[in-house]
Amino acid sequence: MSQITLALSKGRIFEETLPLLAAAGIVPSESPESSRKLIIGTNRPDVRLIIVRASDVPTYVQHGAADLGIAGKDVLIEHGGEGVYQPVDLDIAKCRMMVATQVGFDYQAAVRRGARLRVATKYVNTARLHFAEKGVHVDLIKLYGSMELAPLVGLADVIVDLVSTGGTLKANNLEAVEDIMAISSRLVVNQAALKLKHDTLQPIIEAFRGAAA
Ligand code: PRT
Ligand code: MG
Repeated sequence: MSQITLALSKGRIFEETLPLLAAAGIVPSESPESSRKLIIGTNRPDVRLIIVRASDVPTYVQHGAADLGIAGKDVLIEHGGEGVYQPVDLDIAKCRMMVATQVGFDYQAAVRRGARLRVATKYVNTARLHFAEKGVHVDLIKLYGSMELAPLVGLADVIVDLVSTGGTLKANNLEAVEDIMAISSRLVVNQAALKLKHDTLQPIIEAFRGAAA
């Protein structure tokens, strides 16, 4: 039987993945939230979990350091998806990719008059594509977090960020002005592993597919 490594991130993805793991007969031996271990065993001797940053999941799977992983569509777009299959939309960790500005900034008017916009975001590939399709000229400013701050201190005119409840925008006097796309998390699989470890991986993929439906 092949040894299987599944890459996961802590936080919302881990929480929402537990029921899917259970459907595949996989129960982690400890919680990554309380443990400092980065490799976590499971009730199945042939399955282990590795705990990585959300944005690093596709990289581990691409290079075969993990056979499987769970990653947000936002993260997969930025990574590019090279070397990984995305067989199942798990419909978890859902949110929307949006353009937001300070309340009172007339975004539509700025777009109409062809203004050059300063856009702060962690999602530069997604943002570049979105504004190119609209024909809006932008200067992209790459940030690694807390995008909401950028318009408040004059770093950017707009941000591109994920929104779920809208609470973070509201708390910072920002508002969503454009919806870019719906985001959810996908099961990702290393392309070579899918062939070499097919007999072990296929039932796990099918269990995830069944539980997500
Ligand atoms: O935290 P870290 O830097 O390690 O990475 P990460 O922030 O990418 O990871 P994590 O665990 O926070 O998110 C993992 C995945 O969850 C993301 O890649 C998304 O696919 C998905 N997801 C779903 C979200 C959200 N909802 C979400 N609301 N990821 C981030 N947020 C953030 C958002 O960026 C904003 O700062 O939450 C804030 C807005 O939330 P509301 O509820 O106030 O609107
Ligand atoms: Mg986070």
